Amino acid sequence: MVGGFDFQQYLLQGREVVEAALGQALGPERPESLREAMRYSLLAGGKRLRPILCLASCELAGGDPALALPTATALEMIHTMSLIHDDLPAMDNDDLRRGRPTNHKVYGEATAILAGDALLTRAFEMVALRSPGVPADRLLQVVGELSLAAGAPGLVGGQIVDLASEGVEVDLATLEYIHLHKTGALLQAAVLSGAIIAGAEDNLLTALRCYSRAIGLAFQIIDDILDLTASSEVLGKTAGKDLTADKTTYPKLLGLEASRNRADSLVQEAQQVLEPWSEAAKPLLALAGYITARDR
Ligand code: GRG
Repeated sequence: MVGGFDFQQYLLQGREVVEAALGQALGPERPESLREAMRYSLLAGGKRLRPILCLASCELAGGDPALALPTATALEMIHTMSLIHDDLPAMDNDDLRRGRPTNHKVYGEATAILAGDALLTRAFEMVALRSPGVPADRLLQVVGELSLAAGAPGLVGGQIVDLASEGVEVDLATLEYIHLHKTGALLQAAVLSGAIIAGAEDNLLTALRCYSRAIGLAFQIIDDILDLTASSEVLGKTAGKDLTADKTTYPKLLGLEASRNRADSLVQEAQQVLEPWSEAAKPLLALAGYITARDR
C-alpha cells in the first residue's frame, strides 16, 4: 500500500482483466493446430506488464481503459510472438519459457514461426478492426506506434544487433541500443498507445516518452541481473543464458551493484517525470517501482 494506493490489488485486477480479454481475443483460426499453438504461448501466463501499462496510461490520460483493452491484448500478442521467435533454434535456442516447454519444442519449428506470424498480424487486426468506440485517427496513430516498435526501428533492430553481439566485446552505447530497441520499444508503445487512445495532450505524451524510455532500459537491466541471480524455476525460463551465449550485459560491463544502482536511478527519473500528474499517475509510478523490485 503506497499513499492509499494498493498496488498488489491493482496488479491482480489488471491481470484478471487482461487474462479474460486474451482468452477471448483469438478468432476461429484454422487449422486447429495453429490456433492451439497460438493459444499455448499467449495463455501461458507471464506478468502481462505491457497490457497493464497500456491500460494505466489510458486511465492517466483520462480515458476509459475498456476502450484500450483490444490494444492491450495486441501488445501481449506482439510480445508473445517475439518470445516464440526469440526461443527458436536460429535465435536464442531455448527450451523453457513461462515455465513450459517453448512453442517449437511442442509444435515444431514451422508451426512456431507461423503461430508467431499469426499473433503479430492478429495484433494489428485487434487495433484496426476490433477496437469499437475509439476514433479512427487515434487507432491509426496506435498502428503507427506498434509498427515502429515491432519492426526494424524496434524489436527486430534490437534483436539483430543482439545476435550479432554474441561472443563480441560490446560497449555501453551498443548495449543500450540493444536494450532500448529489443525491450524498450514495445514498453514505450504500450505506454504511448494507452494515452493516444485517451486523446492525451502533447505535454503528457512527451512526459510518457521519457517515462517509458527510462523504465524500458531499467526493465532490461533488471532482466540481465535476474538472468545471473535467479533460478530457472523462479524465472520460468532458462537462467544463466547470457553467460552461456557469451552476451554482454549490464552486470558484465558495470558489475551487479552499479547495474542495480543504474536501474534504480532510471526508475526515479521515470517517476519524477510524472510527478506533475500526482494522484492520477499513481499506477504508473508504482509500475515503475515494480520493474526494479520484481523477482522474475
Ligand atoms: C518478427 C516482427 C518480428 C519481431 C521479432 C525475436 C525478436 C524479433 C525480438 C526478440 C525480442 C525479445 C525476446 C526481447 C526480450 C524482451 C524481454 C525482456 C522479455 C521478457 O519479458 P517479460 O519479463 O516476460 O515481461 P513475461 O513472460 O513476464 O511476459
